Amino acid sequence: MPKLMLALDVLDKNEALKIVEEVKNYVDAIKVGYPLVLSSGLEIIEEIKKLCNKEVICDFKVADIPATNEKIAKITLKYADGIIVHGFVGEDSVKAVQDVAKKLNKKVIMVTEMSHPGAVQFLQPIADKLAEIAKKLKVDAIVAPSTRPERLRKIKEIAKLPVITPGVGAQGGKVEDIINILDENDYVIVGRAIYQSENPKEVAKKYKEILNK
Ligand code: OMP
Repeated sequence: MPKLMLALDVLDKNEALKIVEEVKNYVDAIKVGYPLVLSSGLEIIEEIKKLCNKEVICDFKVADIPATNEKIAKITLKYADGIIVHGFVGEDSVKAVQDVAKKLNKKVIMVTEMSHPGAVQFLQPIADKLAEIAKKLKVDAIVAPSTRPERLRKIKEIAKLPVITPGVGAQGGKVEDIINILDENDYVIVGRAIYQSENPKEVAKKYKEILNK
């Protein structure tokens, strides 16, 4: 039974906290990224945690040289429980983040193939290799697409690691098409389908129920 991760990509702090309050009983983790952190600061993570005491992952898709990655990880992981990094920049860049995360007992999640159509251009051709690198580096989890279930399956088979998978809802992915690929260590990421709906609480509840079936 995979878990549900809310992608909280709203630009307004109060709106973000209101949504957290509404859906907190149905989501297992929350992912924040540039939209919310650039508008509200990393401190928003503390506020979210005060409201719901869930794991908060920071999605900065870090993709720089090791020295810069290290600095980004140090500041981000003061607040977040985990950080999303890109693997295509090379193992040394990922390792720099892992070194910081290990000291703080936090998680590093590495992107393999992304969920949007443009990912087939550059990422898909190297995604299997990225999955191998993720396995070799023993990152805590990988990101792989719900929009391409057959690719999600292949990448998960290669990496043999927990997966967090975006693309369900607004990007056209369907839980029914991926549920059999996933297990209890995996997360399905849902953003707009929940926070842009008329009733985020009801929609989050519905997703949680489908995942629990
Ligand atoms: P919705 O499309 O609104 O459900 O949001 C999906 C969330 O997952 C957003 O926060 C995206 O930035 C993120 N995401 C993808 O959509 N595709 C990816 O390949 C990777 C991510 C991610 O790393 O979380």
